[in-house]
Amino acid sequence: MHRQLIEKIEIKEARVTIIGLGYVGLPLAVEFARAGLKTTGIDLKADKVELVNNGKSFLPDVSDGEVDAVVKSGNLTATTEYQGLAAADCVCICVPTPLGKTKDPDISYIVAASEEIARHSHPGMLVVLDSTTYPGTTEELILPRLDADGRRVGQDFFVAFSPERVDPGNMVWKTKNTPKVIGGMTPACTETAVALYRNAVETLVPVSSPAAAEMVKLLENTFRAVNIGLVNEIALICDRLDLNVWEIIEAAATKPFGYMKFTPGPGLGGHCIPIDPLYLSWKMRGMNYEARFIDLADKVNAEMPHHVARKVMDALNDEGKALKGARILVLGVAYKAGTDDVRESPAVNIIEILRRKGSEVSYHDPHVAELQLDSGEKLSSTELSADCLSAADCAVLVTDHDEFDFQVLAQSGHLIVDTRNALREVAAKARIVGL
Ligand code: SAJ
Repeated sequence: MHRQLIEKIEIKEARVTIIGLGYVGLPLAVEFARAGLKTTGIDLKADKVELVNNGKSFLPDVSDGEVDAVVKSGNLTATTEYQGLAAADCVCICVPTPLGKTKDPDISYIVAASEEIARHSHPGMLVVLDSTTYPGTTEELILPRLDADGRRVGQDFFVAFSPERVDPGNMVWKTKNTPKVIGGMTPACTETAVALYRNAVETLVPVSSPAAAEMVKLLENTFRAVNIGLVNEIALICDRLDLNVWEIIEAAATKPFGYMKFTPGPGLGGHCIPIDPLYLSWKMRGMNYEARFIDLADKVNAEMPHHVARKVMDALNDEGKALKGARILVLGVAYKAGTDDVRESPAVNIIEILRRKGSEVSYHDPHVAELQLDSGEKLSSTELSADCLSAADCAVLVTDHDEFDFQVLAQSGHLIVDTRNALREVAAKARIVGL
């Protein structure tokens, strides 16, 4: 049966459905459609569906032109309905895998997608999970919903895991040219999934099982979270030793081998790095093993917003000012430069800590017009002017967007806590305080 499906893929007659048109699903759907495969994108959000069907993108990483071209060619359509799954030969699940309130994995989106697939599945179907999750998810959650009525995986249907490696805003490494790991339940599953993804990705990396592929992704993101946690701790150490952590890191980065540069910051944001490793530590707790590096890095990274608030308090104190009643302007609230995404952004924690101390906090972010705090209150981005900078008792540079004119900031403000070392080269009138 898998040879038939591979054949159908190779002659471009296989129909592909992508569940979840987010920063992973939309670029993948566009690549499949561009390769000539009839592709359907399913998303719960009708506004996203409408934009795609009108040839528009809602992501900075995918242009309107790219969407319009494949929609006009008839190779990409979007819908909120699951019925079309019955006609799909290949299904890729690209849904969110957030954390719940208690920092436990929330796999409800994967379960919901799997149940819809099961409702419409037919012999010969390939199902691939792309969403980042703990090792075992594909086998424990997806497989049982598909091998009902005696169907055999690897013969009657095919299942694999293939982790997404999208780096939002990265203009060099995109879906097409970033190698993609694929682990099937059986060799036939892997072979079939490779035949599918070959249409969207230049380099494919088969591994022995879905769990292996799930673990590869968690290693990649745990590697980042732990190393960011390490340099954040180095920043806390340098602060106590009265050393400039940025000087230390720049000098260490001159080592041409055996070292990889990470930089400290205001905290760890985004929908991946702060979250994915906790999927692994959660899984291991269930097996009575404590994934110590993950939990320690999480604690250190979560400490950074408090460290930033302390730097603001100390800087104001040096001028005989209290946090209480201080007017504070936060510059940049997205979780990293160049994005409008505020998920897990440390800026929210910093704003809430300063407000709890009685400060009047406003923010400016060219990418984020409105920011909802954990309390539900919404703040709007204020306009950035020399007056509003000079009116602030302290400015806090949290996200170093390229749109900021750092020279103007350093000339107009009089006290700036710079959490990104973005003002290192400008002639400053303002007093600049580092991490
Ligand atoms: N950060 C630091 N110091 C660093 C690097 C990052 O404080 O040295 C912070 C950032 O400010 C941000 C957070 O960590 O708040 C995450 O940054 P990130 O650069 O890892 O960016 P993400 O989460 O958008 O994308 C990452 C991908 N990034 C890179 O590989 C550079 C990649 O790890 C994954 O493909 C992606 O998450 C994912 O979806 O898993």
